[in-house]
Amino acid sequence: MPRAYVAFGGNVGDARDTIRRAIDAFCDGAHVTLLARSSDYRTPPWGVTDQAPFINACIAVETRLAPRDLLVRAQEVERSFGRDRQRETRWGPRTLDIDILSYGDAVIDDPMLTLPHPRLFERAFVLVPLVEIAPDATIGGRSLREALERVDRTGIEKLA
Ligand code: A4P
Ligand code: MG
Repeated sequence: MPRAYVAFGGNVGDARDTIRRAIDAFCDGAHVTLLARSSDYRTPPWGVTDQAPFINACIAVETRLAPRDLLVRAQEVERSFGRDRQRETRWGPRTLDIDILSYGDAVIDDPMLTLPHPRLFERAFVLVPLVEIAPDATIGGRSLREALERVDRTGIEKLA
């Protein structure tokens, strides 16, 4: 079964509780099976820096869903936790954001679903939790550990 890496983030409300429940909802054990989950991290806001810190975490899953169906499932979970895209700005505050980072070796160049995720290698808030659960993995031929060495991890804090 294909393996996917998925990132969770949020900075509105109790984001740790939201992410915990969202991972449970996303990984139903039938279509999507949880293989590994990172710790939660408190991370400085990226992109738009004038907003509250985020909580971020990553998971590895095995899934029977096709890539687009996995994205649809992620967006359903975002909506069920109160995400309202109509009222958001790009990179601004949100209750829950779920990004599909990679899906097997799939390469998809479509604005609705781009794989691997185009900004994955720039983002310490993704790479730090991802390397925790997949230290030796590569995505699109690139080593995650090496990518992590090139980004600024300042202010990222692992939570107990
Ligand atoms: N989309 C395309 N490819 C994918 C993919 N691989 N996974 C499309 C998920 N979605 C994908 O998504 C916009 C569209 O991207 C979707 O309709 C989907 O079809 P969005 O979540 O509304 O994205 P956005 O916020 O407008 O932009 P972007 O670049 O996806 O930003 P993020 O990653 O969602 O940024 N700082 C910290 N520290 N931690 C964070 O988690 N998050 C953001 C939000 C900004 N700063 C942050 C964090
Ligand atoms: Mg997103």
